[in-house]
Amino acid sequence: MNITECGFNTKLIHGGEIEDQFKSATTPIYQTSTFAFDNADEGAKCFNGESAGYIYTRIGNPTINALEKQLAALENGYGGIAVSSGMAAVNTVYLTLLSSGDHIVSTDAIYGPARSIMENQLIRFGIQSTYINTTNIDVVKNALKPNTKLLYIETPANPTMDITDIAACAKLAHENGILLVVDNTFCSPYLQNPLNLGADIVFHSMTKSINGHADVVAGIIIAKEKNIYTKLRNMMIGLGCNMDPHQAYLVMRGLKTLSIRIERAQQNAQQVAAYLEEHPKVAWIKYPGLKSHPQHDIAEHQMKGSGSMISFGLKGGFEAAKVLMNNLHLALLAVSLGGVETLIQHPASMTHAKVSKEGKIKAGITDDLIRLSVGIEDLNDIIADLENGLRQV
Ligand code: LCS
Repeated sequence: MNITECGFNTKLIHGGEIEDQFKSATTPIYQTSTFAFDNADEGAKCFNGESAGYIYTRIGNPTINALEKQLAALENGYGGIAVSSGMAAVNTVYLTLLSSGDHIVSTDAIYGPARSIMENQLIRFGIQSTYINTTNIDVVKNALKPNTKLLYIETPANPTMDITDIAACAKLAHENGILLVVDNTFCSPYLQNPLNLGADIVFHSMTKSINGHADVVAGIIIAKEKNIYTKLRNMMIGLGCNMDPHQAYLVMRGLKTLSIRIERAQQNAQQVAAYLEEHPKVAWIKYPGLKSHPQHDIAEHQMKGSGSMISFGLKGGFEAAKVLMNNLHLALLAVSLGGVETLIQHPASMTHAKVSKEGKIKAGITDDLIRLSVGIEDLNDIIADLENGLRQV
């Protein structure tokens, strides 16, 4: 059976399998740093590309490659590059595609460290950046400069839940000779496939829903074309931000249940969002599955479901948010997202603390914004926990 022609769920279960003499039902963990050559000539051929044999785990490893092939198939790309974290994916993309004197245009509300490394560190190497509201394609168009090389979007955006039209950005980028990269972490390949909408590169923090069990930090980059894939892989090898084989095994283990975890979490999230929207102490809420979301129509068009992330604010502002967060007993007060457990956090003082005050205001990361990652617990228990917390406010 050709796995590449199978459906999404079959790819989740069988897409990571590799040939194994013992016919193991799960992908073996090749926990080795190096691989022996048959002879000196074979070693030289591995290095000059005449032989496809494995050399050294930073360059490639069968367990890691199994996961890379699986993700490339799920995102419909040419190839995947597994890395040690989502931030390793972000930095590999930046360093591969941007040189001194280049410019990047990006969604303003992206994961905080992905923005602060650009504004505080890569600026030292002469890379310029403009952070804007990418929900408005005219704003994106106006931000492009002759030296813009990369359009970087995150949709839904962390933590504002703003939704950017991927196909419109791909069209604009390509008309201007620019590459489009999409951080697809909030959706996973189950809910959104940016390469199918015209993006050139998609990446994920697999720490989130792809692994899904809050026990691994990991990232993956998938390129649509071979030449970009090769450049990204060479940069990853040079940077040394490769994944570890055991880490790859754990991600493949979590990945098998991606569809059913997401289905369950987003069913809960839709009900939690409806509950919060009606609550008298809630000032505002943003969830793609609510008609009140400003980009609800784009979400319906480009996402297969609304996901498990909700942002909201209370009428009592940050002080009220603190009371709520301190009075939840089921939801963990913790950063990260997309796992089986419900998590709550305060972006302005936590995940996005290093983004400048001005940057946060412009991006809509207000002091009252609370971010909820809805898990797969019983809905009644999640709502009872929120009800109890909100009563203390
Ligand atoms: N991209 C997005 C959209 C993220 O949410 C994160 C992490 C990253 C990239 C970086 O991935 P990592 O290196 O952590 O695997 N987001 C986090 C968050 O919102 N809370 O804690 C981590």
